[in-house]
Parts: sequence; structure tokens; C-alpha cells
Amino acid sequence: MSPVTRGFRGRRNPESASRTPPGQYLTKDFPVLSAGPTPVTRLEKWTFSVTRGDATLRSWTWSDLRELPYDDVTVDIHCVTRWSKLDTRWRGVSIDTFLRDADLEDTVSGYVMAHSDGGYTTNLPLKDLTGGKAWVAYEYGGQPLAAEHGGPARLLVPHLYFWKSAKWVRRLDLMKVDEPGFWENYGYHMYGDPWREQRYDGD
Ligand SMILES: Nc1nc2c(c(=O)[nH]1)N[C@H]1C(S)=C(S)[C@@H](COP(=O)(O)O)O[C@H]1N2
Ligand SMILES: [Mo]
Repeated sequence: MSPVTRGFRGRRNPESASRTPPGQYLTKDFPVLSAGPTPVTRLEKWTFSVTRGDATLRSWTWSDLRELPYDDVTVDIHCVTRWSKLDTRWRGVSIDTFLRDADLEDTVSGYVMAHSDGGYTTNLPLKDLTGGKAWVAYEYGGQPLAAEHGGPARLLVPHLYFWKSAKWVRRLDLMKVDEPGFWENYGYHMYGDPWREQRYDGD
């Protein structure tokens, strides 16, 4: 009798193995992980802003967002609870586009706090959001992003553990100094590189 396998474990091909970070298993499911209830914001009231403390550098309505150039990206995602999912398909606006439109001439802000409806926050280095590495995503698998997965729009930063991809994102706040967000305050790693297994503070 063959042992029970989860996802592709034990059967994966070399290519998917090479795309699976240490300590992760592959799944075809799309688990939902939320620290609280799913917030509901009407699209007419939805905005996305780039701020620096009290100063709003630029804000976009939902229809503004939908007029921005978008990327269709296929990426692998890695949750710190050890599931990884290959070849997820998203549509979203590159963070580069927002920062360009915000006329960001900022050489002092090295970090960003992402803020979501419901109060969730997560911190990232600014350079991890630029250079075509991160998006505000509003479609998944060719459909509008489901509310439980962060719809109407979420941050997508696939090269870091998925807790950095803030669901229901509404604001990016530029910071001079790195500060912990929600999970980082509970001992999760300040950076969260899945390939270096940066799960917890000290990893
Ligand atoms: N606003 C918000 N964003 C969040 C979370 C959350 O609880 N609230 N959970 C994070 C974690 S731990 C993970 S693994 C992913 C889960 O995204 P999913 O529910 O679409 O799989 O969202 C991240 N973004
Ligand atoms: Mo997670």
C-alpha cells in the first residue's frame, strides 16, 4: 500500500521540487487565512493611497485603479503555514505605477507599512515593492478577486511569505525606519524570505 501523500509530496517532478522552498509542501487548494472577519467596502467608497505619515501623496478611486495599466502575472505563492501553490494567475497594477504617479522623489523612506481594511498591517522594504516585484491585484484566475482572498484588491508580493501580501489593502505608508506589522509583532520575521526560511524572528 502506498503512503498517503498530501499535494504532490512524494510524487513531484524535479521542476516543481526546485520551485518549492525548504519546509513547504505543494497544494492545489487555495486555503483562506485571515486573522479576522472579511471586511466589506463598497467599491464607490474604496480608495487606495500612498502616504508618508500624515501626508497623502496620491489617492486612487476604484475607477482610477481600473484605468491604470495592469500586468497579468503567473507566480508561485508560499504561506508560512507551509503550503505553497505554483502557477497562480493574477491581474493587478504594479506598485511601480502607483509610485510613479505619486511623483515619489523619496530617498529617505526605505520601508513601507501596508494597511488594510480591518486593521491588518505588514511591513516591507520599499525595494521589495518596486522593480516589477509587487502588485495591487484585483483578479485571480481570470475572475474578480474573491472577498475571502482579499477582494476587491490585495497586495501581491510573491517572493516573500504570503502574510506580506496584505488582503483588502488600502494604503501604503512610506517609512524611514522599519517597523513591525501585525504578524511581525507576534514574532514573525521582519523580512520573510521563503527560500531562507525566514519564518520567525531570529530565523
Ligand atoms: N488583511 C489581511 N491580509 C492578510 C492576512 C490577514 O489575516 N489579513 N493573512 C495573511 C496570511 S498569513 C496569508 S498566508 C495570506 C492568505 O491569503 P489567502 O487567504 O488568500 O490564502 O494572506 C495574508 N494577508
Ligand atoms: Mo500565512
